[in-house]
Formats: sequence, C-alpha cells, structure tokens
Amino acid sequence: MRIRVSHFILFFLCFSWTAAASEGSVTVTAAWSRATAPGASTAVVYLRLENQSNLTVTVEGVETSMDAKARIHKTVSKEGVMKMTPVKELSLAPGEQVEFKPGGLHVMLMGLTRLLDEGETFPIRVTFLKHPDVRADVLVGTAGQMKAP
Ligand SMILES: [Cu+2]
Repeated sequence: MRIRVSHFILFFLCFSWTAAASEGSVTVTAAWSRATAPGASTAVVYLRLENQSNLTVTVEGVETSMDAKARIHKTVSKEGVMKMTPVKELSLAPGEQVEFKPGGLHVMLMGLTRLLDEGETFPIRVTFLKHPDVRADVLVGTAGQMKAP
C-alpha cells in the first residue's frame, strides 16, 4: 500500500511540474475508457490527439495513474482476423489530428490491479520526443461504451 501511495504522489508531482509548459500546441481531448469486469486485467483508452503547433511532433509514450503498463496499439484486420499490434512510431504533422477509437488506435492498459468503475476519471499523460507532456482526464464509461461517454 505504501509503495502505491508514494507512486501516486510522484505521478501528480510530475504532472504539476510539466503542466505550465504544455499550454496550447498539442492537445489531448475526449479521453475515455470502459468499466471493467471483475477479474479483468486489461482496459483500453481512447482519445483525440491534435497538433496545433507548427512543428511535427512524435509521441514517445503514455502513462496513467493506474498500476498498469500503458502501450499504444493499433487494431488491424489480417486475413479477416482482428489483431492488435504495437505502434512503433506515431507522428503528427502541424495541424494533424489523430483519433484513437474502437477498431483502430488505442492505449492498452495491461496488468491492471483494480477495476475501472463507470463514472470515475483518472489522469493520463502523453509524452513526446521534443514537446512537453500533455495531460488529460480519462472518463470511464459503461462496459459496452463504443464512443466517448
Ligand atoms: Cu491493444
């Protein structure tokens, strides 16, 4: 328990430290997830990423407050079978918008140690190679949610 609490505090410290520099240029909006069922250790997060700066930005990774690994995946159809593959590089040109949505790009949370409850929110942070981190709140919808709640 003690480790978990300190991890959480550290997470928020990092957030407040970077918040001031992240104004404007790249935004993360409409972040959402689905409520999980007992026994589930994975969840998926969707969001909208928009580059309003005049430079191309490259996503480095994603972090959340959850005690779970967060990885960017893409769902692809291979010979009629839906499969998830890790996304190695994700860059956004100036003005470009990328939607993470069911059947496409998503953030996979793996090794979750607790349930996601409908109606709760938790912070997510997208990190970039040469741009300050961008933070957003993920809203948890129902288990069958197919678009932002
Ligand atoms: Cu996935």
